[in-house]
Amino acid sequence: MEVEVKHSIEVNQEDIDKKIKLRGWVHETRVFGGLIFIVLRDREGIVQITLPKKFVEAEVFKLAKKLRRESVISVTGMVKEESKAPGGYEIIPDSITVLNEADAPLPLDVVEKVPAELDTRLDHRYLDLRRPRIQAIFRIRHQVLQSVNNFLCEEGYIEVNTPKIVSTATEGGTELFPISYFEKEAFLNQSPQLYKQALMAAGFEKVFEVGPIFRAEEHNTVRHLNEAISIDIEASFLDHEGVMDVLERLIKRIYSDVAENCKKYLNYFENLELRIPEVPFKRLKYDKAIEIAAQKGEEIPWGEDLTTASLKLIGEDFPDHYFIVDWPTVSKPFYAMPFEDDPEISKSFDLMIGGLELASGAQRVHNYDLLVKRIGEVGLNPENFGFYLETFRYGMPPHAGWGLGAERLLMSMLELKNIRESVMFPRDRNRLVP
Ligand code: AMO
Repeated sequence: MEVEVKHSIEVNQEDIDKKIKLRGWVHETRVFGGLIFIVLRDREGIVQITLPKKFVEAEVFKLAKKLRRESVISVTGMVKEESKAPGGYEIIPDSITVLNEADAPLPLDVVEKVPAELDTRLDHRYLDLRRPRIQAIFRIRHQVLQSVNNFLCEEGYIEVNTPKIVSTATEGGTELFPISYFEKEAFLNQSPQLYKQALMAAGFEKVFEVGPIFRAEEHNTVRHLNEAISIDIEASFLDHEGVMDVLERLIKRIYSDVAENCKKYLNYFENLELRIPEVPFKRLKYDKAIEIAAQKGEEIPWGEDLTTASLKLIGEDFPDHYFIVDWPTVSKPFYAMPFEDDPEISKSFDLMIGGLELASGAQRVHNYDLLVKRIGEVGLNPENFGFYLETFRYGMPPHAGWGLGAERLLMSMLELKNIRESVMFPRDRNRLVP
């Protein structure tokens, strides 16, 4: 009879006194004379393999004794109930096959008995990712992205992919990565901005994209990456308020889904209390925000972007999710729509949690002449925006949208101290490998 292949988590009452097969990594081994314990780790967790010398084949016992940690093995054996074993069951093996032996010593301790610096962990990230606590971050990340997809599809958005090799800047000319594209100058895209707007002219009405954005940020901080994943939407016939409503409901949905579906993974974050945010989120006007910062000793001249230091001070008064709204037009990109009755301020917003910016967005300028004027005002050349500008001449609906940083979201949700923790293979000022 074929032996059933199981994952650690699937072993249950019905398997008692039955033979099953498990495959995974040697997490730990403990040898006490006539008794060996192997902790086998697989995708779902750990299970104990117990070898009492008297009850297993001499060959199997001999092999178990020499097993090196992190080797990949396959074990076939009888399931027994054992209250002291993790999960409540143990396996008494009748065969163990080494599928691939690991070298020793390991460059990184997977059981986390020896603490390691983040840099060392990232250098050997495939081993770091084997740690159950680290795997939990990415299981939760998976749920976050699944919730994004489900929610936006339910709301009528269609998923799109826009090019990442482009000819112009969108978010200001200084943070671009130039690349060589045959005989032309090209860049890695900073944002799907121009393309998601073009898709409004194409008549899709509601689109979303989850994809990489590239920012040549010179500075090395705990909240910046050079390659990040942005969750972008664009929607026709909605204004800034309309897309803020979508954004806050999405955040609430993500938190609810994670709380409901990721209990097992959340247990790894001991002091974390995941609170599902209430909507609507608070709205804080830019003018009020700089007033709070000034009261706390950080003066921001009207019209300038809020500094990290000022956001930290403002965030002290707003620990939960909130929007900063009514930004000066000069502080936002050319595509943000100025208010008709007060063009000094724009219909743009940032979504914040405490002092951390999670997303920004706006209703967009959809008038061709105003757009050309705005591009010029921010010091860019309208001639470089040919394809984009054309979309505004032949039937561009009013529209709005936002971009939400996936890593910032995960980082804030799990209270990770460094954004690099939320990416499998982060790219920063110094890191291009692995
Ligand atoms: P913005 O430049 O504010 O807006 O980016 C949107 C969100 O993307 C995330 N983000 C980053 N995350 C990590 N490291 C970085 N270097 C980084 N840069 C950005 C942040 C940020 O809030 N086109 C507009 C969006 C729009 O208006 O639709 C844009 O790109 O969470």
